[in-house]
Amino acid sequence: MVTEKIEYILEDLKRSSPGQSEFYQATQEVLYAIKPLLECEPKYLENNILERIVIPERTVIFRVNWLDDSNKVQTKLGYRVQFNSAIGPYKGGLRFHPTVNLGTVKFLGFEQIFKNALTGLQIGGAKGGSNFDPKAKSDGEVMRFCQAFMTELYKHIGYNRDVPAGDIGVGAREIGYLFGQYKKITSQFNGALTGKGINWGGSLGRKQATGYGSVYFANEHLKSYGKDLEGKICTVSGSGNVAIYTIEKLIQLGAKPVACSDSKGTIYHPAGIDIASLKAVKEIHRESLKSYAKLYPDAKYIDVAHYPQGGHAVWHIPCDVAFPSATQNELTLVDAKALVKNGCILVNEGANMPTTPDAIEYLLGNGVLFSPAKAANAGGVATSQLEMSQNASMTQWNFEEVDIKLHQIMINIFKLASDTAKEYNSEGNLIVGANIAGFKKVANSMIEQGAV
Ligand code: NDP
Ligand code: 2IT
Repeated sequence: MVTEKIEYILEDLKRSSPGQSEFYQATQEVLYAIKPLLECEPKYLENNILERIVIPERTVIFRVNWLDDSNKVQTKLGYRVQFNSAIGPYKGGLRFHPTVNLGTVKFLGFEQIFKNALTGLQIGGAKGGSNFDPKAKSDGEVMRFCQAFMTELYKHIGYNRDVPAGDIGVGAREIGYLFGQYKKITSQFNGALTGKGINWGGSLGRKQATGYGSVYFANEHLKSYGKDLEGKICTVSGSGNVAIYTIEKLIQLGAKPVACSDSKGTIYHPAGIDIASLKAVKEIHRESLKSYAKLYPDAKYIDVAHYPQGGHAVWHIPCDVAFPSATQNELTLVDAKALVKNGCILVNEGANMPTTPDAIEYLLGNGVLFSPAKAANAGGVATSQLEMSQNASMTQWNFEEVDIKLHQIMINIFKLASDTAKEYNSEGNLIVGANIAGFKKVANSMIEQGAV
């Protein structure tokens, strides 16, 4: 009965929203993971929660016209999917990347609902973005695009309505331009965006939060098996916001991150990645990792052209713990097999949905511990909520205060996901635990608020 219902909902989604494969993948994972809950609590099916929760409350798609450096009009698509506001105002990042389409934004917004619920904070789920590519654009072009994007988006957001933040391709620079335009057209200085600059309403620790939080989560996970990160060899994909601060915290905790990647290649530095050089190459100069390899003769650079067939070179480097922290579906079955062969004990997802379903099955089947994204990378959005909280009370906490709160939130999320898995006879399976815990909070709130 429950399985039939899930199958029906998934088939119906394919009919009503064709071509959104990433969104089906995300809904499939969540609906099957919560099966043990649906089987023992009929109220969710009785209240049509599954039908309701897979449909966004509101989807805005808009055209963005902007002027490039040669004064030519360029046009891109803009999206904001306000998925669920049962437990708080919509909250979630904006992604600027050429691959962004409606299905991408819906998968990210859907994941965000349950992730935000797991933080224990009052934030609903949303996501937005554009197929605009900020790479190789001048600051002036990025600014004009952000201004044009916000000229439409401002109509739909607000500090108690919907609060966007960063994601791939949207960092401090983009949030600055977006905030400047929001302030100009609304004449309001408020917390309608998070990830703001420290001098104008941003929170200390937000920049580091997703990466640090991911490492805190991994350490909790290992500790529950009597281990920890100290001395562990780690590999990290990506070299953006999440990856850089994952690597920084790993080094602080005595682990040894030896590899990371970008869209063009992977570096393997057996002596351990130098965080200052990595930040200089990627954060300050926005260069390819090839520039890092040039600094260290003992670092090996592997171009994407030489990646294993159907896989990613970074997962073929021996490690104890793997931190996929770049993008969706970047760790495949080929990669999972290499990780198992090389003795990896934990895969901790920093990116959203980075591991393909067959790779997850293989890892779990071979005894590898697995921290699902919606639990492991929730530190970013949780700290965004801490920023909202500071804005609302017109205060600014110091770095240590924010970091202590972030650490505690990650400990709480681990405990909640782990206890919930146990309660539903799936001990050790954090995919089941995280999805059920997040879903219950949102679904119960939807039932209590009636058919709205
Ligand atoms: P950034 O834009 O800062 O960095 C992304 C990194 O991943 C870059 O190194 C980029 O390579 C690489 N990358 C991106 N897309 C691809 C692709 N299609 N193929 C290969 N490499 C790619 O983004 P973030 O670090 O902020 O985000 C990384 C992941 O973490 C995403 O899944 C995001 O949704 C998730 N996340 C982010 C949070 C945040 O607070 N920022 C919070 C929670 C999750 P290159 O340098 O060449 O562009
Ligand atoms: O995927 C995510 O959780 C984010 N990109 C951060 C969202 C936020 O609102 O801080």
